[in-house]
Amino acid sequence: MSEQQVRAITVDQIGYSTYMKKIALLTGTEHSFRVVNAETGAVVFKGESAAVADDKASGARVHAADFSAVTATGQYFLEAGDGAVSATFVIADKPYQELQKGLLKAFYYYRCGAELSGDYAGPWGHAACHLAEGTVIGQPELKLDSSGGWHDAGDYGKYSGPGAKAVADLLLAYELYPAAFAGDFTLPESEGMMPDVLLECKVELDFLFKMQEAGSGGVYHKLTTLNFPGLDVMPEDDTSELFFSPVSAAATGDFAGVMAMAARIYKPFDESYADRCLEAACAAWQWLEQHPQEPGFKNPPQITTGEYGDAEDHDERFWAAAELYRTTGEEVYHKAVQKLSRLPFPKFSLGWADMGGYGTLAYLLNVEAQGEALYASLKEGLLAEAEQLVQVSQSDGYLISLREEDYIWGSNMLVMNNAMLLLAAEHFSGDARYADCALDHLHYLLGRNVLDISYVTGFGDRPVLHPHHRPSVGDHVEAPVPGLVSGGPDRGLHDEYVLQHLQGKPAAQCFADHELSYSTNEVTIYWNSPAVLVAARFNTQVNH
Ligand code: G3I
Ligand code: 9MR
Ligand code: ZN
Ligand code: CA
Repeated sequence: MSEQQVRAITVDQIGYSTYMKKIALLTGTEHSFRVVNAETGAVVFKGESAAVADDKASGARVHAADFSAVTATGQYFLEAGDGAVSATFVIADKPYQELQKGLLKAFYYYRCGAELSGDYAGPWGHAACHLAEGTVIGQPELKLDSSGGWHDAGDYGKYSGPGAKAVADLLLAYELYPAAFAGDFTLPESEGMMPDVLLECKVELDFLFKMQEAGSGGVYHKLTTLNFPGLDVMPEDDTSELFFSPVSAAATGDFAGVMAMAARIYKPFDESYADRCLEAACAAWQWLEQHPQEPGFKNPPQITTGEYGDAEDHDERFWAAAELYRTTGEEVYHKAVQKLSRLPFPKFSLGWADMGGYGTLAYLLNVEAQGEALYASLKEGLLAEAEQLVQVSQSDGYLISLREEDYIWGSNMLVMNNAMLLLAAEHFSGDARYADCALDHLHYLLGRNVLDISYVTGFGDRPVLHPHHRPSVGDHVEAPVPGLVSGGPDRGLHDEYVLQHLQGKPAAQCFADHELSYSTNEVTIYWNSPAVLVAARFNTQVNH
């Protein structure tokens, strides 16, 4: 199926927590609905749906069926008076546990350099890949170890900034919700001491060390072949020469931020690793100090892989300073945070190009900073931002915070980033409304959207089946690699496939579950990572 039809009743295809609100969203003309126990066929609840919105972004007239009264655990589906049925879903105490594991396991499947095999990989194994040394652009004699880490996405590039964002989300998830990661020892490296999430992040951190230029402390922006390989090329068959693109300030700031974070989080488990992370972070910071004004990264002329251009690097510097301050307590970093905070970059964004939000969170999570004027203003700003997200969600047909113009390339990252921001607001205010709104964002990702599709491969009754993901295309296994978050609707119609098939569609319907649609149906590490944090929150008991 390449184009989705609109199914008249949409639900979170994974399910709902026993005692949380349970809403299905309907688009048919029929308002009466029944909840049916999928195992017994018994009707357990009858109700009438109520209008939510005539929704511009999705192009649908949406009404809501509230069946919160159903609290018995089990498998269910909804049926409308006109015979329309929903996907089957569960009601359970912790419905998102397998989902969280699957979203994290995706990073194992993204691993580069090691063979994926045996029980760990199931049918989706492949041989070790990208083991050759890479050439530093502009220094043809300089060949460096380039192995390891995670592939970025459906392609096999390894990009420092996006890698740092992904690790930051996972480490933040662990810092905020450690209980959700307990008892989870399923990786080849698991030894019962360090949680899997930290072992998995170590894979990428170990690679990021290799991206730091010896001597200068600056960080190469990316490591890729000159061009993207064909869509069915398996990683081990992608043997074109690899190149380190030049150092950039954005990559160096991201590196300093994530390494300072890692220094703090790995310390209780492995002190010498933590020291190494901190040393690398400090060297990167020195580079930033010596390069106060840098042009944004541009692809060298011979390179056509993802650019990840970013003209504004104060946000990455702000994040670096805030993490270094939180980890070391040193005043010089505090001064840097204060100074950078006065510049007009976004302070609450969590995108690969806009990392200011991570700086804000690092500062707000730092007990040393409480009492500072900056602390108060960042906290107030964060809560105002969250309030705004709640308001937009309340007037949205599918109860999320994306406006029509927000359905951009990788819109599902925005859905999950906004949910993360809402959860941060919950953390700092104790206000449960923010968590409820964040959960509505997870429901959208898992099928409660106008296309009735679960944007996570392998999860849900009607999941994405054909992601733009080279291993999934090339491996001769019918099912795609599981646990991958697809980019989602992009109203800009940025590839040939959607240009041909989706002209005139409303923003939230600009999505094609087709392997050729890289602008709507690719997968990336940094679209998975915020989803891990959100799922972890809803696997955790939080007392307000
Ligand atoms: O931010 C602007 C917004 O202000 C504007 O209204 C909107 C209108 O289209 O565009 C927004 O910018 C978009 C930007 O992503 C936002 O992050 C651009 O249009 C859009 O083209 C750009 O897409 C990026 C894409 O590469 C193309 O450069 C994606 O974010 C980024 O995730 C994606 O990354 C690729 C790598 O290059 C290669 N590896 C795969 C990966 C995923 O597709
Ligand atoms: O496969 C590439 C994907 O990973 C990138 O995100 C995307 C945008 O940079 O580009 C894809 O490669 C396409 C290329 O840009 C144009 N020709 C078709 C390629 C897909 O096979
Ligand atoms: Zn590889
Ligand atoms: Ca930036």
